[in-house]
Amino acid sequence: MTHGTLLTVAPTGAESAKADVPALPVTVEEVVATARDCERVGAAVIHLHVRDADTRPTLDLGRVREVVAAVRENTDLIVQLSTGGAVTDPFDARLAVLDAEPDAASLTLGTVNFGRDVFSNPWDLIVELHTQMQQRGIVPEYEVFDLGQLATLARLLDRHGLPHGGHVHVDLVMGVPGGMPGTAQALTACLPLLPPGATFAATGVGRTSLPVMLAALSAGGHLRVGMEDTLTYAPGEPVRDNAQLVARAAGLARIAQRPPMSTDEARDLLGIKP
Ligand code: KMH
Ligand code: ZN
Repeated sequence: MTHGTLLTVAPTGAESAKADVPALPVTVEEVVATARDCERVGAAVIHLHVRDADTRPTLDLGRVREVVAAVRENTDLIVQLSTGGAVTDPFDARLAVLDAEPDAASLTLGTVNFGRDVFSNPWDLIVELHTQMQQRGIVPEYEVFDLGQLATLARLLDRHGLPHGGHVHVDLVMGVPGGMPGTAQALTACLPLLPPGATFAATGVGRTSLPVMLAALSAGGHLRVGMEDTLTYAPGEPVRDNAQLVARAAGLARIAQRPPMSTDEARDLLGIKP
């Protein structure tokens, strides 16, 4: 079992509107402040979606580069850009995010219903993202929304080889309406399908956040938390900020005697050069 816990914060996402969630970090300054706060309480990785000056999700490369540079200047966090974007984003713009040269990037392994929308990830896009990340020295985090996507991962690695850095890290994104449920049973069902030597994190969306976190910790997994996935801290209590979610995850990880990894330990685990 892995000793420490890799904590990733997903602070913003592409789904919530700033008008509905005033605490959501959307400006460069807000993202940097959140990043610093979350690093202080145990995060090692930041999963970034970028917003424009009107607070809407954007894949504009200039803006993406600006946010990446600002987070790097102010923290030691591993910068993982989303290539999932928003459900409306075209594939070429999602691929072009890699031009911002992040340390890591998300790579979703299949199409999934996403509430009333469809999050589209056909095989050719998966292969293109995987191959471009290999060529550019970017470490993927394989996002898995449903069990069958782990079979796709096995096929991808078999046909196209290991990712840059040689280590396979998977994030089980659970509880999305349309994907696998956020339960201990679903998490347990995924484990035998992980590639040999792979590590995994889990993310429970909405009210599945805590059950998924506890199940992941007990199964030796790592954690992703943040306002991309969870806006309610407890029934009737809105999340105050991302650091509140990271601090809770760090506390549970300590109780599990698997304390949060430092950023150096996380780089070592994921195969990212310092
Ligand atoms: N915003 C979702 C449609 C990712 O970042 O790679 C996709 C998503 C996954 O958040
Ligand atoms: Zn995301």
